[in-house]
Amino acid sequence: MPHIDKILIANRGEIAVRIIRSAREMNIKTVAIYSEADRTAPHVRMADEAVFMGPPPSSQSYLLSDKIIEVAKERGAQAIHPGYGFLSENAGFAAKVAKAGLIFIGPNPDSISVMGDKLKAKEAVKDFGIPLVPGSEGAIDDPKEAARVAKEIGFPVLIKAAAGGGGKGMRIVEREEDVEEQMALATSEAKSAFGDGSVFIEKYISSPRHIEIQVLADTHGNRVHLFERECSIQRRHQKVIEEAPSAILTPEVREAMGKHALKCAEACDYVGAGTVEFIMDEQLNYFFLEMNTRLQVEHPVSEMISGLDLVKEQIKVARGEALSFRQSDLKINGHSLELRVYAEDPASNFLPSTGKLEVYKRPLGPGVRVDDGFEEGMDVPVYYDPMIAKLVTHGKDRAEAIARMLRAIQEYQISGIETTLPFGKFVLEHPAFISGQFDTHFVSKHFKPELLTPELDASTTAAAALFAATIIGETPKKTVQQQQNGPAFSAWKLNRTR
Ligand code: MV4
Repeated sequence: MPHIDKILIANRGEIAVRIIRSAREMNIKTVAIYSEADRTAPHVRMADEAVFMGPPPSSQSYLLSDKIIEVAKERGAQAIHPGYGFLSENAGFAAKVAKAGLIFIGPNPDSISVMGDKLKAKEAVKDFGIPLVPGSEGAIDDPKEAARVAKEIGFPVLIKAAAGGGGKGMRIVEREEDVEEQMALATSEAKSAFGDGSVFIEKYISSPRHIEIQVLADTHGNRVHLFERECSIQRRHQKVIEEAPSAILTPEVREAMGKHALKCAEACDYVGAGTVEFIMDEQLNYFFLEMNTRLQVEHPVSEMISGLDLVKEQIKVARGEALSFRQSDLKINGHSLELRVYAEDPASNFLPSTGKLEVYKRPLGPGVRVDDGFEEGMDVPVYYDPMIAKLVTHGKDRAEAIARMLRAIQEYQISGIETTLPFGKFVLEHPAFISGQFDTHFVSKHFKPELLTPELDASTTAAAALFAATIIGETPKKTVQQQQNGPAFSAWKLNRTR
């Protein structure tokens, strides 16, 4: 079995920190890499070694595949963990790592390239009995053929890019006479975004939920799933809140989806931690969408309900160990939620909010976990993903996980930048979210910036009270805010909507 006592982490931020923590618990040393913008980042300080890569743009630092492999060899690391994003789903990089005699902590290059193309992915899984959305077999380039297929499956249909991601190159078509025009638009959008203009057609599921299954496979043919994550609360294809388990799955549907997800892993000889994405309609019919061949941002909610450490499992699989448990050993324990905290202003159309974290104090206490890569006083760099933290809660049931999340949002103190914490509070308090009756349209259907009542800054409240008292000639009494939150002129804003 291959020996691993040092890992290079080809990533930054919260996920680099997350990987360092598991490696350390396994007595494995870590090598961090960093760009000019990340000199003072926690992942650099927390790793056993850190190597400077270059200027802030990823193309000159975190994406320098040859240099990363060179550094791993120089420093005596036997394996590279790619995290998510950057080089994590680059089949060429995974192949290069192996060719250099190193271990890529992730699946084989072939699994990555098959699942990276939505048409190849559908083709790979179709003989395994996995439900697919009715649609065209393979790519379509003739508009006449497209119109014929669309009529056959029935409108509305969705034209999708084979190389697609993040909703790019996706067009909904309601009527036959629009097929030609929409297809031309989807093709050109796909070509400019991915360099591949191939498109295909599917029946449009109009009110879907996004439900994904976490899978784990070793190199000995053992495969388990860690149940589902519900990821329907998203904004413009960016996930906002994830949870496990889903509020609406029955044990029967859960078991069937889990089995289908394992078939998907089998279909592409999957090794390691991966995620099979499904969309689900209102009748709980579900359809395979794609497989993500990496550790995902939202993996913590699966860890919280399963008791497993997915990064440790990835490393154990990479060094050739067999899984130490079977499907029947796994059960769902309680409920977990994740809120992604972005440096964006939800009151101003989620405009990026960069600057210095003047105050940054994490929530603590029962059932709260914060995965982040920042500290008080640090700048939020403009070069990378705007996610500053993942706020994760766990409770005995969904209600307790929600209550803990609301409590944690209130405890979180961030000033200097705007964040999506107040938006998270809006979602968690919304009747549609609380009832579990929502779909991927939740945000566009229910959210307006006006619904975020102005953040009540304690100092603003105090000033207003003083002003009012001056007019009516009284000494101001303590405001409710002051009574609940201590000194009026506190440095932080309260993440509070009224
Ligand atoms: C769909 C769909 C409805 N019908 N496919 C969006 C990104 C890509 N991964 C697949 N997506 C969708 N595919 C059919 N046949 C609706 C979406 C979709 C969506 C899916 C998951 C989470 C959020 C979404 C937001 C808009 C559209």
